[in-house]
Amino acid sequence: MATKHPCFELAKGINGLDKIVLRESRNRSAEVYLYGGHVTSWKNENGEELLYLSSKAIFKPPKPIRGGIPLCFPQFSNLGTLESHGFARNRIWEVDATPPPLPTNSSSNAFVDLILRPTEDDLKTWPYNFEFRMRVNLGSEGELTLTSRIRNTNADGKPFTFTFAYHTYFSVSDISEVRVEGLETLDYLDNLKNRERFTEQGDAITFESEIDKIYLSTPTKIAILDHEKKRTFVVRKDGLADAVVWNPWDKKSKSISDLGDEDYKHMLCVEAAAVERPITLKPGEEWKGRLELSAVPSSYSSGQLDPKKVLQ
Ligand code: TA6
Repeated sequence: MATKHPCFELAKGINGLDKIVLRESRNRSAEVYLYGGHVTSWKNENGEELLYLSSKAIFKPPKPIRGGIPLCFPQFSNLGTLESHGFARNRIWEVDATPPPLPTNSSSNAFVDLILRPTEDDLKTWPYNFEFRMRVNLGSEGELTLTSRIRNTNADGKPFTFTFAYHTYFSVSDISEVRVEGLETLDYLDNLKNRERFTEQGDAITFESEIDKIYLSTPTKIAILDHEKKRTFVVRKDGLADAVVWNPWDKKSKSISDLGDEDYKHMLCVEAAAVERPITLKPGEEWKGRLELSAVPSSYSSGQLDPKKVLQ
């Protein structure tokens, strides 16, 4: 039985885990699990799911949910001593009843504020006090915005340093027909080659094998063109200099138990991230990282969408 709040519904999801349902005009919706502060669904006015969520995803702590938008904090990947991608994605978050004001240009009333604080156990592995607030907003045009605010609340004067990513899994029709625009000619660290640094070639990125790259100091807008679906995802990001592009392809997929063997054909991760330059906060300081996703109907061939126009 869902509990209605002015801006969201609180309902029971898979395995009885609490989830937030956001609804906007024209049948648009989004869902966020308190487990991991994890967005698992984003649907457009036709009820079409825009995010990839594995049919084998496990909704049971401590296993992170495979798909949607996992949050990587306070550590991206294995860049540190903590578990891969940190612990925020496998902790239970709370609804934040009294969030500090958040200036926003969204007119939508479909949003929820969540908060995560470290558990006693977390303080044993990462001895820093923090408040991680995240607002998830479903906009009046169907855009999905995640605004994170991380504050150092240490009383002992200790600063802390972290890396971060919104590990977004986009649903695509056929990965071999997808192009990513906005990362051309940039330097990247190749996770498949010991994070060696390379420079990307001058054209849009297309996919024909496993990819796991951290693009450095990217533009604030990136476009993902799905020709078959005549759809372009536009990723806008603030406070997040880098972008990770990941697709495990066939072999790696077989080694990932909660990912269907063929699913790599219908997913692409493009992750707004802060990796190359970790963020350091002194007590009382706060960092803000904002991700805005929109899906625009497009048809490359009809010239309706010129990626260069989108990225301007
Ligand atoms: O963001 C890319 C990446 O770091 C890849 O190296 C791959 O490990 C992927 O994340 C998934 O990580 P996970 O821990 O969720 O299996």
